[in-house]
Amino acid sequence: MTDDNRQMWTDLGIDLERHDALLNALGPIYQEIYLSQKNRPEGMGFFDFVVGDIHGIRVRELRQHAMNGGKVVATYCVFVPEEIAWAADAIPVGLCAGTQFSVPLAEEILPRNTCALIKSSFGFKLGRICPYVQASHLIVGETTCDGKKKMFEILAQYQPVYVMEVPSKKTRLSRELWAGEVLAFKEVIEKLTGNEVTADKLSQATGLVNERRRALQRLYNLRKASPVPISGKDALLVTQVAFYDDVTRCTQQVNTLCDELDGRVASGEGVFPADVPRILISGSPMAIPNWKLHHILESAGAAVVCEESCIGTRFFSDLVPENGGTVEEQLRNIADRYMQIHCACFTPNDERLDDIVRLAREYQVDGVVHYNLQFCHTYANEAVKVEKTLAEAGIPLLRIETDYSDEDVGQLRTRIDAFLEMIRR
Ligand code: BJ8
Repeated sequence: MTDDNRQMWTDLGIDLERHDALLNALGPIYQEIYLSQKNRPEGMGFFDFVVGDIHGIRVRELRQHAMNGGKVVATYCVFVPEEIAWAADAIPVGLCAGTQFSVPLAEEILPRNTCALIKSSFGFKLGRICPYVQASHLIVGETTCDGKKKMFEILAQYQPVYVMEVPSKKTRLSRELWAGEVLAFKEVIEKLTGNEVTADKLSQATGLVNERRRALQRLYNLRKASPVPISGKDALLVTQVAFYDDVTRCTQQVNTLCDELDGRVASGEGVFPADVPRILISGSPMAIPNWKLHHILESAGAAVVCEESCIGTRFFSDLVPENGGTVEEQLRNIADRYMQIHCACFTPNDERLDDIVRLAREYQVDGVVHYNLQFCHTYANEAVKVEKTLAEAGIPLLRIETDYSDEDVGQLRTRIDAFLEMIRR
């Protein structure tokens, strides 16, 4: 922790006492969960470095960008089209909201029976703990779930917030509404930055974001190998970092990691023996530093090989067509691509059920763990259909509902041990 960082955090209005407590807690957790793993790929060194200075270097880059007249746009959901922000020379950052640390603060204002992701996000702002929030000029929310959309109203009392309306259905009319929202977002970003989103800039930005998507697709494809060349925890971390690191640098680092994993796959080298149970996790997103479920599963002798999640396949599976065209044509392509994110906020959302079965087969999993953040009603209700679909497909399922606290870890371990025992080959 350098004096330079402390000065920067002070300038950003960070509550240093709380912030010190957060970082002091994060170090030992990271040591226990990540650095204690055996036979990690060398390419994870970059991601360890990024987490080791999680509120330093990247925040400094954002500050430098702001000092040069640029804008920083913070987001909470994969529905916000980052291409548009990049095209206007703004930097988008996905805010992390994966720690229990900020939850009690949020509970002073928000109802306790709100999901941990919402409480964690709000607590970060309320407690002035997160330099990414403090460094952002605009927070872009969405209407994906009731808890979030009402929280954004309260958040707007503390920082500028703009909310995109994500439709609840996938009909033609809903798609028109969303296309209009994407156009309106472009106008908001142009006004914020003072920069016009031109066809060239948009096409360039689309290419950059697609490159990162391709790199993450490559990483996930490598996880199909048996033995698996990288732990689920490490793959999760890579995806989490991709939300806030520079898009070009992150793409390069993911590809470097994949080059190494190619070698491992070719020589049959894995991080776990080939016969460990392979698990697909499906459900609510896991924002950094939410590593709880992966850690329990992999400590119990399983390998997490895929996440059907917004910190997973929903983040990068579909590309935006790169066939250029006018700004309007490109925005339409962007809108169409984002409507392929099968979030449980949609009704019906049967495409997600198809995805889970397809991924379970492609990654040759022995079982699916459905991960539900407590008080997330969309995913909890959709789990009923997930259960039926997987039963019909003959794929074992374990449903987990949890939050960010450690209180239920013992109980989760017992249930996970029993599930792994049942599916072990
Ligand atoms: S596209 S999954 S990132 S909304 S867990 S806050 S839904 S109560 S996070 Fe999400 Fe976008 Fe959908 Fe993905 Fe609400 Fe549920 Fe909490 Fe959630």
